[in-house]
Amino acid sequence: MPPNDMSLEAHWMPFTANRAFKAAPRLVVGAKDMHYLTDDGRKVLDGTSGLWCANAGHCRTKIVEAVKKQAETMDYAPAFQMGHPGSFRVAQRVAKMLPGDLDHVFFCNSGSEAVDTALKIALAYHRARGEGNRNVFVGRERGYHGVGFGGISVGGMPANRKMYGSMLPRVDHLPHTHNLKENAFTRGEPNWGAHLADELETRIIALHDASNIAAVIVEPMAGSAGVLIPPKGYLKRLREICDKYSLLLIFDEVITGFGRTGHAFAAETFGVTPDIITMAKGITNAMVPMGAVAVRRGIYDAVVNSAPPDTVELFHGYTYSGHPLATAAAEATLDVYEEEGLFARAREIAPYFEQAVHALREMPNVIDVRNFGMVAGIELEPRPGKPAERAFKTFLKCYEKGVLIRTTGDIIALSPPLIISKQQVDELVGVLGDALRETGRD
Ligand code: PXG
Repeated sequence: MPPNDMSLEAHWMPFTANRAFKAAPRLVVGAKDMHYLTDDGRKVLDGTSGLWCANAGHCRTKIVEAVKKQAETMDYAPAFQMGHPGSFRVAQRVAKMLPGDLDHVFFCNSGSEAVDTALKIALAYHRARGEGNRNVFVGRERGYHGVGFGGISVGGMPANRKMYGSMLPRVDHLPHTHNLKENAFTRGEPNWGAHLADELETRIIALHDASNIAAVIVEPMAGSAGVLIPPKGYLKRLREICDKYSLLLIFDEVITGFGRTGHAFAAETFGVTPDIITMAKGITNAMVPMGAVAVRRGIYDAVVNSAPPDTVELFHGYTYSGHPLATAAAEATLDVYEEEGLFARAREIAPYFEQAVHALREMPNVIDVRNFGMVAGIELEPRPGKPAERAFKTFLKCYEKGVLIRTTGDIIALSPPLIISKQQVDELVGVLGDALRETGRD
């Protein structure tokens, strides 16, 4: 509980049931490696890497030191018509980690900004090539691309859209790929569902005409909407159709980037190279906010070379694009990933994690368990007339028992830091199993 003289009222909390939270708050005051420390002195095992972001675990010394040093040396450098070495070094390092010729990187401060930036770059690219009529975006049902107007327009989470009016005017959505009848309890990529990508050609391109479509944006593996793993061949099919009709393919890797699927990016894991990749979260291990958009060389060249020399080429950017503290955190984070081989570690421990989470199928009300890399989704049968309640109760019970999980609707998502030990996997899944048993009795 917070101290008596501290009121929680003034803070309007994001994506939170404010009234319920303030009546029974959950405050954390410290973090180290795999654990949070609560204000009442309890250790809580982090089964979610914060919000899918602290991929190397918390308060890693190397990153802490790098940020401290940068704060003492130079707090801020103007981002427009000026620079500092850190942002160039991070761009170069990220470019080296990216597949294909994705080798130019634009910085921003969050995943939402990365998505809006990517959509704007797609429009600028087509315009630079004399195809400015290409301004339709294609997203996907149940997609999550942050909370900017661009992101909610291409996103497919109804609750995030319904209050906010007309949004971007020219958007269509692919169907999502979630189907329990076909794919329940699949380990890894489901066999069923690649054909759903064909709707891009048969319905969406047929309706809008390819000459009007700028880009298709999907999460290679959807996280926020409840861990939806791409069916085998699905992403490849999207790539083929985008190539056939010269549509840009954008992978939103805000969650999947930086090791979550066992490689630097899911593009590499799935062997499909998009034209643009958005990233955030794990780029700084969550130490300092940062987002980024990587583009293929041809996109950068087309936009930059279409403007007269000595003029600004892309009218877009943020005060804090490439903020020195963020770039210091990113450099140290990339060192930690590399020195500790954390992406390979994710690959190594993933089979153990898979085995452990699939044991949850025996627990009450579990209607699906799915997993990929270091991510798992456990879907519960909703309580009649009370959607999301069962999963949220399970979340509360886990927290009481010293384990942090994340829920969306009646789906539980696990995405622990990539440093998790086998023993901690057992603890995470064991406590979740106990909580599910108890919720089943309620
Ligand atoms: N794209 C994707 C794919 C995301 O997952 C964003 C964009 C937006 O990022 P920012 O930094 O603007 O929040 C996200 C964010 C959850 C959860 O528990 C997921 C996100 C954020 C908070 C919670 O599923 N993803």
